[in-house]
Amino acid sequence: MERKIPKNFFIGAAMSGPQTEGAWKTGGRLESIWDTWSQERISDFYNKVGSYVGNNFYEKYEEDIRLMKSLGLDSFRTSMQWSRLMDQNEKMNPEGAEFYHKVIRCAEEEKIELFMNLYHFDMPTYLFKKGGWENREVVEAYVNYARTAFREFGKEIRYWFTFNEPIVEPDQRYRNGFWYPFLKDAKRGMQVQYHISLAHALAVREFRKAKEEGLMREDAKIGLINCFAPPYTKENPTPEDLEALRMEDGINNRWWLDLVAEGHLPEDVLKTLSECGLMPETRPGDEEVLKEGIVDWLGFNYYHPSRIQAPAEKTDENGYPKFSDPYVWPEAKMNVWRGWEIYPKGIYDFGMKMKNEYPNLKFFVSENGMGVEHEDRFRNEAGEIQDDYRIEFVSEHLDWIFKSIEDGAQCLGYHYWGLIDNWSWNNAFKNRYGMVEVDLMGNYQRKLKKSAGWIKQLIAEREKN
Ligand code: BGP
Repeated sequence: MERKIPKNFFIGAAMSGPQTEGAWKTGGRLESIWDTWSQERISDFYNKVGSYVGNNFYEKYEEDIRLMKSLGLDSFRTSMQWSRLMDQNEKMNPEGAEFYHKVIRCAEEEKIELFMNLYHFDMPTYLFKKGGWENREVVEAYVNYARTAFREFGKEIRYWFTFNEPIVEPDQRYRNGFWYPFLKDAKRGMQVQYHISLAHALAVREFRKAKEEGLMREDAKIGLINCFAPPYTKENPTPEDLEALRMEDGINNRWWLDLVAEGHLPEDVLKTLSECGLMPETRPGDEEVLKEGIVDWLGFNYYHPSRIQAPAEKTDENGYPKFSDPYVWPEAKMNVWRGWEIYPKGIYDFGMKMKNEYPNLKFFVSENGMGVEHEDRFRNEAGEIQDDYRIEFVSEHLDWIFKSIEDGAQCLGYHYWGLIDNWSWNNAFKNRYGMVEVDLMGNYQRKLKKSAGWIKQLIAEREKN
């Protein structure tokens, strides 16, 4: 194999608590927003498979972690579920804590570095009913949860993350109406985005405090993970297209990058939001809080670029300003099952953006993967799924990552998303991401796909270099 993996570049897997654990009513776990949606409107979920399923990680974590080890992976990111670690009185639930201690112990025994994220779109329902991220009391409840986690597991976990993709809930739940509670309200979406930013900064403050008090590992690091889809517009853009690009990049990318690299939100974006009535409500002292949002490193989830152009209409159906419309690039190569463009060079472009605009912040590719429907079609006679498309997808992305490193990007590693088929929100098990198959009709049995053997070989060859 010609591909040369840089020295010390880590390769691992990413998944999340709510998409894998299952056992939704076990050990005093609280109801989460996904359980509530599943119970109220199960038909919204592909094949009516709701949040309660996961991939049975709760029972199979030892098998799964050993499996990762057997493939040669060195690290694994998952998330704690707020609804499992905490009770309704905002105290720690000992049974929930014991589960995560067991997972951590197992990863340590197998020498898999565990990356622990605190929030992956999964708010406990009783807090959602209090107004969710629109309510500052909920921000405080999250900070209390983060504080509890840092203090309980501080000596056991090295790599912590406050949020996965903090842009997704404001978009999916509040602006685009795709996720429960299906709102299309740009103003409320901005408020949610702002409060999540404060929650992030306050959690970083708690992390630093716990560290100063000697409650964390000395080498502990805190980070944030987001899907920084690099934005592109038409080849010969009008000034309006470029303006659309500024706001798209401003709200989705620079908002979080400025926060975690410099401790503030982008001035030009706030100015535009004020001018058009979308400025979130702030309080005195918030600016000081945001200053504490600076992290030690960053996770970059990458699936597809964002292609946009000037909006045809200036306002949406609710009278709120529209900043952009999607642009369909005629040359786009699509993952037709997920409806996402495959554009591996985007990963390189992000690396160059980081090098040029945020040179002090190191990052890693924290998610990248390919979800495909009806993979049964690709089974060979021996029953193994021949997922060559996935091998090609990962190879191309890795090649662009390695090129970005050669050209000066500080990218430290790569995590494949959904190594073991897992539950994908309302798409449930429609698009499978795994290099390892999960048999939903056969007791969640795990079975390697062709790509699992491929990545094992890739890593083994790195060891030889
Ligand atoms: C990311 C999320 C993951 C995961 C992945 C694949 O945005 O962090 O939770 O689900 O996307 O997307 P999907 O499951 O929607 O196909």
